[in-house]
Amino acid sequence: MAITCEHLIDAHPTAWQQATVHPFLSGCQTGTIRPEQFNTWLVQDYLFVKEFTRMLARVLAAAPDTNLDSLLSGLGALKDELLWFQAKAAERQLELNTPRQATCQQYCEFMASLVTVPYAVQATALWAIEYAYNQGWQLPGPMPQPYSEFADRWGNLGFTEYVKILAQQADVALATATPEAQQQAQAAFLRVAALEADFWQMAFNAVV
Ligand code: HMH
Repeated sequence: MAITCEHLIDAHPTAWQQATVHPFLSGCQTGTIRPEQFNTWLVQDYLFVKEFTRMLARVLAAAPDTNLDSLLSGLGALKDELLWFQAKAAERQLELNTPRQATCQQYCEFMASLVTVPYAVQATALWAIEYAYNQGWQLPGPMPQPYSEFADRWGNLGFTEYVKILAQQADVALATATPEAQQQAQAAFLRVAALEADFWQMAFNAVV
């Protein structure tokens, strides 16, 4: 029996919980997050999303015909998202031309490394990356200003539907993947979960 996205979540509850539940997110919801913590996240996530855009383009390049339409809409949303990050950074007078912190760098290197793995592994990683933010920003419930706009971006129902489509696409690819590729997909899922937890912690640790 091939693994599925649902199986990965069920098999690794602790890893997934650490990826999606963090004092950074609860701090946004209670309003106790400090500006330097939030701004560090904002700048580093912009740097992440630029590289994620390149990853999604490579996943699209490897995708079967049936998946092109939804992946193109994902890329279209990222076009808007990159401009939105630039606007949010300008409002806060943040310098986006900033080096990646170590965790962001590791995450970007992981995404770049996916170019050589089977499509089923790429599709699983893509789903996990998007589902982590969908769950992370949605689970705390409505957030106060100025964070509601951020929570809505990844927590909204349209994005939830997109993530479900990504899970279906990964499941279809996994169904015919070799046992080795399924193993790689599981490893990629766990790597995404660990990097997500580290990314929240990186922002939470910000001192400047
Ligand atoms: C760290 N993971 C991280 N940032 C994001 N913007 C997403 C996932 C969703 O694209």
